[in-house]
Amino acid sequence: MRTVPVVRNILEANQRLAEENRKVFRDAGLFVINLMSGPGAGKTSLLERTIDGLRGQVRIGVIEGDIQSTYDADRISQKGAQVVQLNTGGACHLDGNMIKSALEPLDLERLDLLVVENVGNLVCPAEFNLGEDMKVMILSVAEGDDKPLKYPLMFQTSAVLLINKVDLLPYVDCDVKVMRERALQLNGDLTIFEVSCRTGQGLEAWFQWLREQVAMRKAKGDGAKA
Ligand SMILES: Nc1nc2c(ncn2[C@@H]2O[C@H](COP(=O)(O)OP(=O)(O)O)[C@@H](O)[C@H]2O)c(=O)[nH]1
Ligand SMILES: [Mg+2]
Repeated sequence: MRTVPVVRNILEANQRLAEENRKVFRDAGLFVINLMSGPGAGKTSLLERTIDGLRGQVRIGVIEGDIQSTYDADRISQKGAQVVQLNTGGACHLDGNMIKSALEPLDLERLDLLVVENVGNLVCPAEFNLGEDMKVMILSVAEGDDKPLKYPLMFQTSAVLLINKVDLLPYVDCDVKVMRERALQLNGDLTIFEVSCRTGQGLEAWFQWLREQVAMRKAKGDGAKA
């Protein structure tokens, strides 16, 4: 019997496209984030807050990935940022080819930071590189402190974990200390921010981290942590 390594071939083809995207991003001096989480953890809310918080300091562009609808792209557009909506039509993650096709309408030379909001899913997005500098994930306290145990790859491939919705802590069964410990057991290099996109708590530290990453990219060309 012959086995056909389809999955490996798909991932290899994706990796080639991701490298092409990475070259385009580097040439434009862009810092690029692949933002991942389960549905509703707060990706678009974080982007809205971040665009407002860094207005006049960091020029942010967004690629919105959703199975369908332009709802999130409309939200971002209202903030005055350059935005492209990608509809996967059912696929549970974005891939390098989709990102390549989304770049044309964007004026990359007029951006400092590009954020790709991936499809809401704690599994598949972690497997596909898009050409980003870093994967950043959001886990909200409403999802529970057991998620690192169940979705390890997300935590292992991310450079940053934002623990969102800390305003809800009095109402949900979530121990943030346990969540942090479980995440750090999977990936000791994780940078962790505890935030609330509702109240704004903790967001200034995230903004400052972004300012530093963007400045490093500008200074060194390839300076930001890969
Ligand atoms: N209480 C609370 N709700 C939040 C917070 N961040 C986002 N939400 C709400 O969570 C829901 C999903 O947020 P959204 O940004 O659309 O999540 P996405 O699906 O990951 O893009 C919305 O109703 C938001 O208003 C937060 O920090 N606290
Ligand atoms: Mg969203």
